[in-house]
Amino acid sequence: MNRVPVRALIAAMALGLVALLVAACGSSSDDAPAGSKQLTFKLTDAGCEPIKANAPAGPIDFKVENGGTSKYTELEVLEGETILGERENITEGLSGSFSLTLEEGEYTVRCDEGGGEGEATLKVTGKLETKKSPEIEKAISDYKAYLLENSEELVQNTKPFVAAVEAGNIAKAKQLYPAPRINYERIEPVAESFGDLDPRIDARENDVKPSEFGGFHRIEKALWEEETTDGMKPVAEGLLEDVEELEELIKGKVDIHAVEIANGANELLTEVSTSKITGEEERYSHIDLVDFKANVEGSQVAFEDVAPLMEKSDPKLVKEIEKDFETVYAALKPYETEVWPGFVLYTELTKADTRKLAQVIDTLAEKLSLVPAQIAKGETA
Ligand SMILES: [Cu+2]
Repeated sequence: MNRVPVRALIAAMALGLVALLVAACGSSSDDAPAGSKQLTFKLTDAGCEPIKANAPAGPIDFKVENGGTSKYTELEVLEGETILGERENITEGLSGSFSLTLEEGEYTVRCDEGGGEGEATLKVTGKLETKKSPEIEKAISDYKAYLLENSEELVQNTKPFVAAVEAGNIAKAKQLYPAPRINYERIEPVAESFGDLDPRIDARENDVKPSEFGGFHRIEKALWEEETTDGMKPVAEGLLEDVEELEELIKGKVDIHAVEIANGANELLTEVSTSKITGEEERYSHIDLVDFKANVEGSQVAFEDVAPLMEKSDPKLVKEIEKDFETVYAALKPYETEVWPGFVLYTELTKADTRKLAQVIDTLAEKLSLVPAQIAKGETA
């Protein structure tokens, strides 16, 4: 779970949306697909400028510039309430970019998380042609299988955890907590595509109103900080219902595009740098490195599934990214333990340790951010 409840998603299509996502966060406009439309938005005290924009259907490169405001520091493109793409932390003097491939329709451009204030609209017109090939179909079906496998395991691993919580067995519940976390963190961007399902399952205390704080981290707090399961029965029941709903949604209607898979690979690395390297995600149990590895694994699978699509266009980049994933695992190695859940606690890491981990993630993320644009190029006729 990240600060923003609904983030850029792998499975916008799951909601019946027709936008192809291509996030090339942090990349320059040179990395955008050839012939993509450039749109620049400026953040000011009044909101996003311009407040009306138009673009033809197809790849669009969004540039975000901070025009000297501390009020707004991010830009999101939404269809309905679903965030298709975003760039965060654009503080004064900074700029950034991301790419999306959009179909005909009306989109909202928002620089305020709460919405309402300082919104702009983006009108996309014309017809978007996408290609389908056996290679693209294979990438999609491989990744769908991974989603399905992890959502099934998520339910299977949540059941005994929930039972231990309901039985008031704190020691056992603590022991069972990490397993479903791994499944969830591997496929989190998909859950984020289903509206408020991600905040229900994975919100942290400061993400939501106190009355809405439930899910894994509410129980984590009870187990590790409050050291009681009192009052946790309804929370545990709700959690099980929510992960079951996620499994059903994934089984039912995930219609995903290859570019969205590539986008999800990037999203998972953003998760690592924003909430694992900071120790924010598992602030009571401190099993952040467990989630860290799960995010990286999910990102790697997503990348490997789409990699064959760029084997011809950029085999060198594929090799480099594969090597960088290995470098990340090697950097995690010193913190592995023999005992479950397999990693030292976040609280045992020094500043130098987290800095080193952040570095290898950044190196990988920089190259991985070049992938979606390439996949989009191959998928857009
Ligand atoms: Cu999370």
